[in-house]
Amino acid sequence: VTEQVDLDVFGMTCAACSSRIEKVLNKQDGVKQATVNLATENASVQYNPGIIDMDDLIVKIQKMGYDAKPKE
Ligand code: 9UX
Repeated sequence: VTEQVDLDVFGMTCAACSSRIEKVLNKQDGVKQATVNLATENASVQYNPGIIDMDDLIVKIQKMGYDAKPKE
């Protein structure tokens, strides 16, 4: 099972921010593919909901000093 979520990411100011978040998300168990776009402030994540959920992804981003919320 793979779910896909788009998150609004807040606080990214340079390209290193987005690649840093992308790297951390891609390291998580259960994350299949994470792409973070600085210009659109979007994080697109495909993940296995049996291993990790959207709240875990958001907490990870917040622990790095950014904020995120699900895109409606
Ligand atoms: Mo450059 Mo992005 O210091 O936090 S990595 S602004």
